[in-house]
Amino acid sequence: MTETLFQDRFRAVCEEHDRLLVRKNTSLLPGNGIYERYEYPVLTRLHTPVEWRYDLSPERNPYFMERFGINGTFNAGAIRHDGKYLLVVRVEGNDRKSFFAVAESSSGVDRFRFRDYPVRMPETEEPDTNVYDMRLTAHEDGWIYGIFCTERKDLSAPRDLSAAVAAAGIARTRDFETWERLPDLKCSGQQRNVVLHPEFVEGKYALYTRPQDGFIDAGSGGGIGWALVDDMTRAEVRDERIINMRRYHTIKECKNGEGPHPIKTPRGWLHMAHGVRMCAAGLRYVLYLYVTALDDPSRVVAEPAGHFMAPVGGERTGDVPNVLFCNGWIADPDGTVYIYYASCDTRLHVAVSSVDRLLDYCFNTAPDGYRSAASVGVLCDLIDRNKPFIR
Ligand code: M1P
Repeated sequence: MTETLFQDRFRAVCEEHDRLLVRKNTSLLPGNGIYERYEYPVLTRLHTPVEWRYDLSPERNPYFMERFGINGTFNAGAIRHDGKYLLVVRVEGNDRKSFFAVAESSSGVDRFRFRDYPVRMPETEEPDTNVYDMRLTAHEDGWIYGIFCTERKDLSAPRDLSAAVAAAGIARTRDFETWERLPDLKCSGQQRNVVLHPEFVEGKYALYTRPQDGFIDAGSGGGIGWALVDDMTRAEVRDERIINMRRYHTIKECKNGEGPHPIKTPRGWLHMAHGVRMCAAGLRYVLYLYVTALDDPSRVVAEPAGHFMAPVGGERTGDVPNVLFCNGWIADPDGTVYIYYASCDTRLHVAVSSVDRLLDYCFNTAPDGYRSAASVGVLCDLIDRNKPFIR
């Protein structure tokens, strides 16, 4: 009896998994012209290998039940590597612990498959409680760096069981199999969303930072920061200045953070970031773009008003509702851009655009006027200009 149960469930779970791994994904048209979303998420918890979730022995697991539940697959770093679209995914277990796992695809929009084992990330002398949200940078020094959040209990508040400290963990690799863990980023406060710029600036490593007072609150941390660092093997923030500020009544009133490292384009460095505002339903996370000067990646030259992408439909629901987050995108040599964004700390999606389209969006969408009347002015100008073309 249990043998049949085991066999039936084993077969059904494998069939479900196989279906997901070969499922074709198609773009959803007409979209908004800026990017195309795709029909299915590229990675869900059910994409993780069956042998990660189940004990496959009928003796040890007669009911064929999950022995290691996976809660979500989201917030992935992304890079083109050995001809594949490679993601370093934040995988979260039912036990709330996140870890990294590599998944690859030849198309970039479907058929992502996890490698056999998750990443065995070495620890520092101060073990991480939780690690997540890796940003990948193939730096001109020849290494591929992964910078991620390492979270530990705040020992200065032993009675507050939620008190935690966020810091930037740093590791580097060449093959995504072996990782060299470097010391965490040294700085005065807490940090999350730290991203390494791909080129040296003034002969130094350049970091996008996100200083924050507490584990959740950015507090007095004014936005996305910029810091030059001498040596990634002993990285330390000495001088930090805010280059992309939070502001009242914008999509980034509460906090913001750099997404993946910016893409170099003929018109400047193209950045993706997330902006967070507070509302009755809690924190609302959306994505926005901005451009900085080619000769000074810390100088903003364009920033359209509002969000570039916000949760829609089923993207609105999940473990942490009303969240889009992106820490990985890939620009192909032909200019196609694959944006890997996660919804609600639950699953990972793709949207596809191009460098030309994203620049057009950035330079031809009005900046925020910070008042309703200014927005109405922008809209009326558009309607006026459209008058001769209205059908
Ligand atoms: O839950 C939403 C996001 O919250 C944090 O992001 P940030 O510090 O930018 O607000 C992170 O925990 C992130 O992983 C998560 O998606």
